[in-house]
Amino acid sequence: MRFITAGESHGPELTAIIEGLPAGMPLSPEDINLELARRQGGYGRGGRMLIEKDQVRITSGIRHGKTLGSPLTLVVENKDWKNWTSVMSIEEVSEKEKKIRRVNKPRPGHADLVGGIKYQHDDLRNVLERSSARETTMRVAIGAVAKKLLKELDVEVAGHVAILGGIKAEIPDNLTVKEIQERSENSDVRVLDPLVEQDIRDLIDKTKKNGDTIGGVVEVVVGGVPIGLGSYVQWDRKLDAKIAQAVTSINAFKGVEFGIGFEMGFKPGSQIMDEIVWDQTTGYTRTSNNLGGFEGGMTNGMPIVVRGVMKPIPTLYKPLQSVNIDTKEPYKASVERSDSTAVPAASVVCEAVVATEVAQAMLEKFGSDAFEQMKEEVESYRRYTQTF
Ligand code: EPS
Repeated sequence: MRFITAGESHGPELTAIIEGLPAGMPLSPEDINLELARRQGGYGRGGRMLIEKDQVRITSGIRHGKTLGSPLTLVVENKDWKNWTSVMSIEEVSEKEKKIRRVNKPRPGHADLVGGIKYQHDDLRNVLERSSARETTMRVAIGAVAKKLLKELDVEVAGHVAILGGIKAEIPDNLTVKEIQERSENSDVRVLDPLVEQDIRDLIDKTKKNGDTIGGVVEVVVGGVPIGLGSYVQWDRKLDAKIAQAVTSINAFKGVEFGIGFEMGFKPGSQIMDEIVWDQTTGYTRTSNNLGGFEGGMTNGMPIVVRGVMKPIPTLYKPLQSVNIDTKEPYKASVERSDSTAVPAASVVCEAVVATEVAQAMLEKFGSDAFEQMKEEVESYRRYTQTF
């Protein structure tokens, strides 16, 4: 399965094309719309989310509620486009009109300056429009399709916020993937620890008042993963590496870890490796999951546990020092509408990109032409791994 996204933040619409899905997989626009709505929520979101109500239009690849095996095209309209028709016009406009909302003061931390230099853009809006996190709408739409495929194959995905603006949420031990999903869904900051919810909301309010932004850490857990997705035989076939790329490809994400992650630098091997046990009903399992479900770039049957850190959104109402690219004079960076935090939304995006990678790995390992055949192969492989 491969995919591509397109669309500018204030252009007419966002598009994604997914190719390589099996035929006969049940899918409805509602499966995707539910995920799109989850991404739009979360305490601390900005004004744009009041304008948009993201809804998908499927224009190819599906008939009578089932995939055809042909490319699936997903389209989401930008409702804000009507306010930007001249600024974002496809056709040539006058020099005077070109100056409207032109960006010449790059925002530190954003793609503005480097993108402008690289592509020789005189108006940094040409960079901003595509580098905006609005693009994550389509990553979530693609992830919704991936999640649907995984669900049908008994693989579940859940995400939550572990740290927001320095406030750490407790993660209770031994929660099932379903319980993690339910708890984070009931929290407007997507934490599993109700005790810190109000502190986080207060911090978001204070941050907003100060014209500032805050980042955080999100965690995604994938349960029911068959043993042996990915491979140790070549560097670019390691599934943890693919997931790491996917996570750090989310706007503003700067780091990723699996299992206990960077804590491994502080412990001896005897306290880290996940010991192997076997029994008739569950087959091979582990007494712990410090490695986050991966050994040698392959899934080991334990839940995948992956965390990503998101820097605070660099679009600040309190602008930072920058330089005017026309005059080279020091200037305060341009102010664009922003969110004080998008970490709760980013946990939904992170679920989506992880689900996409796991779905791709499933499609690589098991036949991917006809969905019913694929289901049978997965079931038979699960029986095989149990008694190996
Ligand atoms: C976003 C859409 C954007 C921002 C935000 C995320 O819309 P607009 O720029 O019109 O306000 O709300 O993105 C950023 C703040 C950013 O710096 O990229 C979305 O759909 O999630």
